Amino acid sequence: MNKLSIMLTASASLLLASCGQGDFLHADNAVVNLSPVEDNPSSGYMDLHGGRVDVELVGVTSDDVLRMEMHETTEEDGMMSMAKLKSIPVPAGETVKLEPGGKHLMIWGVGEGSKKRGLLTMTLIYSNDERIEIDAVVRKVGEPAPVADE
Ligand SMILES: [Cu+2]
Repeated sequence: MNKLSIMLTASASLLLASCGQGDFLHADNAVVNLSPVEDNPSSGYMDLHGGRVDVELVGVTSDDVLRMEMHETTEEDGMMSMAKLKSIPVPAGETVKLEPGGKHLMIWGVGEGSKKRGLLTMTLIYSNDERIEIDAVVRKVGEPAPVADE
């Protein structure tokens, strides 16, 4: 088995493990939409599922990006703006969506390796010290993508 298929198998079993179980902290449906413009940040989305206790997502890191921030897009009097978030509350048993027009990840400098692989591995760091590694599907321009961010 080559390296790629091992990684795909690993993420597939991770996906299976996260299906149909509602009482542990996990995340799924993670995607990264690469910015069509070089040097502009890409955006990241996912569903955060709460566990048995209230926690906060306090950071997201990846070995293969320059920088990653948690943001929230807000609309006030028809004006869209974006603010950096220090944390994202994930209440017990609830699902918090990072999605276009709302909370999202802003990602600078996605590595060529992850682009080629089509997956970006990132680590979610929670206030209870839990760290969860997930693979986000990397989408390039021209592929079916959700509504453009900001
Ligand atoms: Cu942003």
